[in-house]
Amino acid sequence: MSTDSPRLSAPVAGLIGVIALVAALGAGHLVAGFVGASASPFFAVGNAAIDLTPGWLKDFAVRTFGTADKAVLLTGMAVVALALAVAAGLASRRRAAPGLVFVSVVGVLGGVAVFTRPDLGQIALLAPVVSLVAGLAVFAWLHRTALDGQYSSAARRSFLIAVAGAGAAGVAGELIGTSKDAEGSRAAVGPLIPARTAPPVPAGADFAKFGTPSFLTPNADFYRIDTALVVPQVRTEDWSLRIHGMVDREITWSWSDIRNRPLVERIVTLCCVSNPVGGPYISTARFIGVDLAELLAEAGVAPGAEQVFSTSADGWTAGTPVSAMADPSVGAMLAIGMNGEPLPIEHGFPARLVVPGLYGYVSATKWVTDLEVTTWDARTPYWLQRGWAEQAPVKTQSRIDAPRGPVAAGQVRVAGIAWAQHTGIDRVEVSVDDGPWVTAELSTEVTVDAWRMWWADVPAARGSHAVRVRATDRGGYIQTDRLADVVPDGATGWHTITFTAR
Ligand SMILES: Nc1nc2c(c(=O)[nH]1)N[C@H]1C(S)=C(S)[C@@H](COP(=O)(O)O)O[C@H]1N2
Ligand SMILES: [Mo]
Repeated sequence: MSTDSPRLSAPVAGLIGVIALVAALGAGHLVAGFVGASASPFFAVGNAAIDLTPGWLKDFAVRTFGTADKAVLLTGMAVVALALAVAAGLASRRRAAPGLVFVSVVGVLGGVAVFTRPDLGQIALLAPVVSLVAGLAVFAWLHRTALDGQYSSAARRSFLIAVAGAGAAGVAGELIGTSKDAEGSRAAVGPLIPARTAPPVPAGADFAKFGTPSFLTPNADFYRIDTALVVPQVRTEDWSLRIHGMVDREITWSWSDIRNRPLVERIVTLCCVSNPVGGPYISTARFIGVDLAELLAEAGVAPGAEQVFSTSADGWTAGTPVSAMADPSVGAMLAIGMNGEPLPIEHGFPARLVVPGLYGYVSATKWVTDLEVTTWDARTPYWLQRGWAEQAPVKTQSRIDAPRGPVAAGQVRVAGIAWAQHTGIDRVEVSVDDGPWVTAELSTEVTVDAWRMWWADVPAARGSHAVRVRATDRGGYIQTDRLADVVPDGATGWHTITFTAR
């Protein structure tokens, strides 16, 4: 190797790698503003990573980071991408080739990620292609000017131009993307007045004063679980719901078709199969929408149909037993409203499914656009491909919410929630330090499809105590103490907490 060929200093070389990466991502983000936010190469790679992540790792991520798992993923990706960009720059101190290879590999990865997104058309490939071209051009250009005189004013000027251009492209893409978003469409929906309203929530429906959640969960606090790194932006004017497959008549409903039907309102507790014993992924709302049983009856379900395979605007899928969705007594809904408002965008605007009694992954498709009536053999939904169960009714469970910190010794008030959808809660009992079961007071029942609150006073001398809870439903089932993991069909076991009395 000749020692007199020009060579970039390490910081300059590393910086070129980073600027080229930022330019590539900025340019791709700009194009994504036009062709669809999830085509932005960075997010496309993130989404692909989510779909490719093995189930155990995804469970770990949800358990460890909760709903922040997406922020953790994006941060991790950014750190890795920056490190690789610096490394590529450092490998290119004499010749630009290693850096150009790096940019190409990143570009092709982005292209594959966009290509395999189920919610993007071929036009979306423009985003990674422009990314690739911008990354190559910026890398080559900065490398050349820097080699010509790395501390010259010409080199400095080209660095500044590249950084400013990349930043402006990214910001413009963000502005264009959000100007097409669904928020305006949501604001234009207007009041949703149900023809049949849910009963008002009685005063005794929660024990929030003792530390339970409020009976209805405000929309902003409602738990959120989905695979969408970029929340799908679907406007009512672009939305429709098609039903097809094993039906007598294929039907496509527009937004106004649904909006102008008589609306029903139901109070339903939604809960996630990934909720560990004592976990937070459970919430309750008044959902407004139309009866899925009526929509299915209009289409006419053919004999032999087993599942309703639903697909969202971002390509996620769920399979719900026809028996649950077509039975009017279950109360399955195509929901368009939540707690008196149009659905929040992250909860599925303009429309989602809600099926009381089933975990969300087999029933609660957000941003739903397609219902295929079919068999279990013909179609395998998203989470079933990853080892979760086909049948997933919500299990009878209970949780302790209070006490949270140290309490005064004596009679201690323990409070929490319990749920047994469709069946209803018959009894909740608590036990301190393996002592006898004490029956708790129950809140006023609103519907068997919603959670119930409970409280009990238990004696506690000074020191540390363990308290556990178990629910019995009206089917006579006493919650099992057998510990089961969330995979494949929901956790079991008694929630136990410890507290200190002093
Ligand atoms: N499109 C789409 N819908 C989805 C999901 C998803 O990943 N994508 N996740 C499901 C799961 S696992 C649950 S528990 C519920 C959660 O609904 P929420 O976020 O409104 O609480 O949505 C369901 N609907
Ligand atoms: Mo879930």
